[in-house]
Amino acid sequence: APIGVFDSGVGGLTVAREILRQAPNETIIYFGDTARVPYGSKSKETIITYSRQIIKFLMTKKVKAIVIACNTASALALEVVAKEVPIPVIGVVGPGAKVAAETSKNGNIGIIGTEGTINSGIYNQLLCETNPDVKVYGKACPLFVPLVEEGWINDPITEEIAKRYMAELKDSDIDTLVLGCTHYPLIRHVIASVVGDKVKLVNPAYETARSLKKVLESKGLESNTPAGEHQFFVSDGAEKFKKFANTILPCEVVETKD
Ligand code: DGN
Repeated sequence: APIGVFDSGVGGLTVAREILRQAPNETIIYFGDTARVPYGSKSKETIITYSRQIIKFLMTKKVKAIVIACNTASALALEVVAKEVPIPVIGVVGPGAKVAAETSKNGNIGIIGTEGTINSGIYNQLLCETNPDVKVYGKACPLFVPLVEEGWINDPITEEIAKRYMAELKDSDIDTLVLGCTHYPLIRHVIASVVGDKVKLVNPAYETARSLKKVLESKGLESNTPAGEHQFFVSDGAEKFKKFANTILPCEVVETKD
């Protein structure tokens, strides 16, 4: 059976890419909610409703596990929707938070993400559960998503904006920074050059794929045969999605209207 992966749009492909790398026998059914992106500025109720609808769609594809590849949806909806289906549902926030808590030496951890993710306080909550002594510094960086989608990945403007955002974390003496939004791993080199090499970057996409592998193994759900054909669905704009998606990984895209 395949793994269902969903996101508000293209960003979750950074998570899909890590799953393909680390669990090459697994088949992915991806759903990108391109008709309703962005999730970052929407309310908790709305994100729960959207997540429920997408999970319902993925269940019709007989998936054996679901990965919420969106930080905003993981932050706002995971806890509620995970209880509603009989298969494992994992988000990107828990795995990233755990590794951040383990990585930091001085206990000062920075989190960057959408407004929804940062305002939810979920990273603070999870990090403090792991280690009550950590200090968490959150900063919403809403301009990064459109910059990445515009393809301005190696662009002085993106660097300039990163400098402005990171200036607010300057006095916090962080030694670890979580890239708490699906798009940020794609500009990780820009963020790294701005914060300097004393700050370790945590990529939740990578940690989530590791954690998915562990969950599958522990439940005896891992595939021992070569992966089948990965399928990609979007709620709107298949061509635009495909163009961007193919810069991350090659895929054919189906548009669904349901
Ligand atoms: N996928 C979203 C996230 O990781 O928070 C970013 C895109 C968005 O919906 N704004």
